[in-house]
Amino acid sequence: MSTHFRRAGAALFAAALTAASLVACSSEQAPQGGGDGGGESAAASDTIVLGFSQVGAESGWRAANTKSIQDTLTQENGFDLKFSDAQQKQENQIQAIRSYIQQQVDVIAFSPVVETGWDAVLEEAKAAGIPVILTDRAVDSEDESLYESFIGSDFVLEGEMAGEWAKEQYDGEGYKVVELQGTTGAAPAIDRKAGFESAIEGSDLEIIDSQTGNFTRTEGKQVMEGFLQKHDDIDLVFAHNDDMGLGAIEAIEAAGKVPGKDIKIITIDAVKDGMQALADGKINYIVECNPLLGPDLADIAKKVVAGEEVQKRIVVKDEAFDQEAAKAALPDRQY
Ligand code: GYE
Repeated sequence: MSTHFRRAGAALFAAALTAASLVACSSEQAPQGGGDGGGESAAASDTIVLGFSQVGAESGWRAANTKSIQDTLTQENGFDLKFSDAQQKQENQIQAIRSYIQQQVDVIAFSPVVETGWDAVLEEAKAAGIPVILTDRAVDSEDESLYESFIGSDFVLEGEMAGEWAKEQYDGEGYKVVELQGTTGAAPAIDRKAGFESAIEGSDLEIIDSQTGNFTRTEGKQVMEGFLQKHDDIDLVFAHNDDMGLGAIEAIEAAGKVPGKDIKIITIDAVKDGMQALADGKINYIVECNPLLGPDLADIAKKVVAGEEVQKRIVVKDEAFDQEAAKAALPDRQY
């Protein structure tokens, strides 16, 4: 394929210029000058080819995250972005990463759908000399040399912030809580659950049911419908993201109850639709999770390719909003 040859050629050209700075070169012989016109090759030599494997398109958060990456890793900013959507399936991500290795991209970045099961493919990337950057979600691996840097929020802290607020507001009232968990095995689902549980410890808030809604609005609604049929005493929903909370609102309204009043709702993300529901009084509290990771990814990718030291962990800072704060923040909200 012509784009492949152009990239491989560009990588070899750049490697020759900057000696050890590029890690993507290999013994494969690629035609000099590239397949689609010599005029482009000099400019293309500075371009970083970055293969990104996205989790999917499951939520408003994900849409904002994808937009941030695509808007930042542009040709003008020195990138040739290869983007793929794994539809929330680990096997699709592994396949995408293998294909980026085969294409000898300069950098691979991905947001791992689940935490475990990455060592083999990351070892393949390492053996091929291709650096890996994790964005958004962590991998659970003993070997930290398998990736250069992890850029993303502290999900345990997010869960704690949600739990702290719930405790502050409702402790002493014997609240029955149901939990809509994110995708099973995903870092934000595991960590937000743990953070919330630890924060409400010692209070009289009780989690009476907990199930995954896979971070989507549709499944959040379905699971909430099930909870409402099973329990007639639900006081509070803790949803691991806005979309599942928005699905829960639909289920609560369909059951003839008032979300935000009869049943309180706390979510995480603070994307526009969630913030609107919060400002409208249907959600009670949202802990933010900033999806705008494109600029940090671009910065780290450039440094890694230039052979510079990078921070192993970049923690993205998050705020939290009650209904009044949401009203104030909404007009300037970027996502
Ligand atoms: O909270 C959720 C998305 O990994 C932080 O994934 C991300 C989560 C986010 O689907 O909405």
